[in-house]
Amino acid sequence: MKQRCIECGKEYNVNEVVYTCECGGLLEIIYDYDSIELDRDSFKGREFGVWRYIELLPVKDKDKIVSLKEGNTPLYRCKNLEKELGIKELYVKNEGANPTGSFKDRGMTVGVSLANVLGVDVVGCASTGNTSASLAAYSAKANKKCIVLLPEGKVALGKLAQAMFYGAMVIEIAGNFDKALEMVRKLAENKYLYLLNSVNPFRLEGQKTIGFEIAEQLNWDVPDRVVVPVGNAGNISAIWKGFKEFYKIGLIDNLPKMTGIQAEGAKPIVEAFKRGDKDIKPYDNPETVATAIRIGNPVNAKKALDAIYSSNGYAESVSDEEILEAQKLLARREGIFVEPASASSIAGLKKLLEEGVIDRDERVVCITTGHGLKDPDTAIKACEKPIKVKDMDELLKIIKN
Ligand code: AN7
Repeated sequence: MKQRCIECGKEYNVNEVVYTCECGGLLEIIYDYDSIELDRDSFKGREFGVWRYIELLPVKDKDKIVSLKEGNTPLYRCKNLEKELGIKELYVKNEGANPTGSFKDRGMTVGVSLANVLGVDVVGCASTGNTSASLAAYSAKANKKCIVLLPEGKVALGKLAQAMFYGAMVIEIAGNFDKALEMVRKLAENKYLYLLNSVNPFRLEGQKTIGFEIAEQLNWDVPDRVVVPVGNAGNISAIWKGFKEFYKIGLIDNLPKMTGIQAEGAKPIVEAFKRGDKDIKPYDNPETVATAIRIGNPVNAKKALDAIYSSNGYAESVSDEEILEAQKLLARREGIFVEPASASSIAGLKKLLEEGVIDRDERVVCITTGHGLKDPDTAIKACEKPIKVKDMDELLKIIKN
């Protein structure tokens, strides 16, 4: 097991705290795949969740593992939406069902466990909200100090409540997420804290288990396409890595087309894809109602674009209006309440079906990344006001109408 630079190939031991290569490239975790003996039966009888796949995770010492029983999220067949959108087979993998309500828990169980292995006492991150909520919870369980940097006024209420309530030191930055990340990276460089944003390749090791679970939940018959909301671009890269590893080991026979969806006001990866570029042009002032993906300079852009290009996937953007409409659609047709950023996968699917990029007889999995209760303000604004009633007479008048 090693950390390896995706640009120059330089390798680092897993106990070296480096985050990125000396050449500036992103690191990824590689295993000695030839020595991993796993077949489909190996998983029988194992507990469900992230650590079910321990052979393909970077922490082996069970005493160091910090878990809140993350992962093992439901994969819903969505027949009502199949009809509504006109597609043969649609599933939603609902990551809002994780302990703190987002997919970040998968990354944090691994990241904070690794912090234990390294003997680190202070952890930190910049966040649009979910990363901070998750890190705050896992560091509480691990008895570590937690510092989170948030873009002032732009974090959904539920996420802010979580970070504060789990006992993190919550710092609001005058500026957006990209600025907060720049600042916390400086703190990490100067060893004030162990950084647990997704520039840390160990985070992605946890998140790749989304891919593992989809493969298992579909009885090893991988879908044609996986549609993922994209912000800092870690998750789409991680899920792709998961599928590639299962493929390499021989557990699955196909790979899905990775399809990334960004918000109209924060779409540097979509623009790079449409130019056919491997590099992005960052946004200085990203803006979207989906505050989770209000990110202008995604750290993992290189990995994400590689996932999209090499899987023959696609990247598309959706407007705030399309996001909010999809959020309602998913709640009202399937009973699944997700936050706006999550609904971008559904909005993207709808758009790409209309554009003819996605075929109507594909088997598609949309990832919904965070719970609807994370952002109650946006949800309430998107609905009609409750009906107010003074007495029984008034109530009956309304019901009979
Ligand atoms: C619900 O919490 O970046 O492309 O700081 O919360 O892996 O960044 C959140 C990201 C999608 C994008 N959906 O995932 C943070 C943060 C939800 C999210 C994303 C986020 P990446």
